[in-house]
Amino acid sequence: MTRREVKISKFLSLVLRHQPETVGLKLNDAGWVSVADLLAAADRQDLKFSRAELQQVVANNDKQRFSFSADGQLIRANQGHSVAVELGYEPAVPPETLFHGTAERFLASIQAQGLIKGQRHHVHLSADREIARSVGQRYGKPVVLQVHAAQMQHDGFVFYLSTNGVWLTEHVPVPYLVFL
Ligand code: HQG
Repeated sequence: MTRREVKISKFLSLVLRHQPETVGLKLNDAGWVSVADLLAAADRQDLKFSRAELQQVVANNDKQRFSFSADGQLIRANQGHSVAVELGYEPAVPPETLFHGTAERFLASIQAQGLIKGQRHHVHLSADREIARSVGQRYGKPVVLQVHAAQMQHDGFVFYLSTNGVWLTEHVPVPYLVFL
């Protein structure tokens, strides 16, 4: 991603996941907003970009964070929201093992409470150990935890797979975690 693409992506994350109201936008129940309204809102923030440039930012996004509706008139974030949205993902069958990347300083608390979702709607898990590591690295010395996902599902926990390949679940209790 170019620096400009990163800047626009951060703007999109802010408004499509966390604070649409700060730029005068309102997401619908499923998290969608009109592309025309988004372009106008960005313009008001002095971050002018065209529909074509927005398409490029979405296509080149390193984590495929955003999607357009089928007719291209709406846009939303695929996951990671802190505002209330109902993304409509169907429950999915996870692989045997999933990974969660965190920082060393959170370990004592995770050992006591399991993985909790905090500000977001779900705990975020990855099928790829390296991706989990890079997620953990954002907060300090990274640690990768293993999650017995298939066992959790067997025990009644529900998993969702976002459009961009992130596994989502409400809570991972301690017995399902392996502290490697
Ligand atoms: C930690 C990025 C203390 C958790 C990534 C994490 C991801 C606890 C932090 C997406 C805890 C929350 C989400 C407990 C969990 N006690 N700390 N009991 N349980 N934690 O950012 O998973 O770039 O909300 O380990 O790729 O780091 O934004 O979640 O360190 O998919 O698109 O609390 O964000 O994508 O941090 O990352 P976050 P996350 P984007």
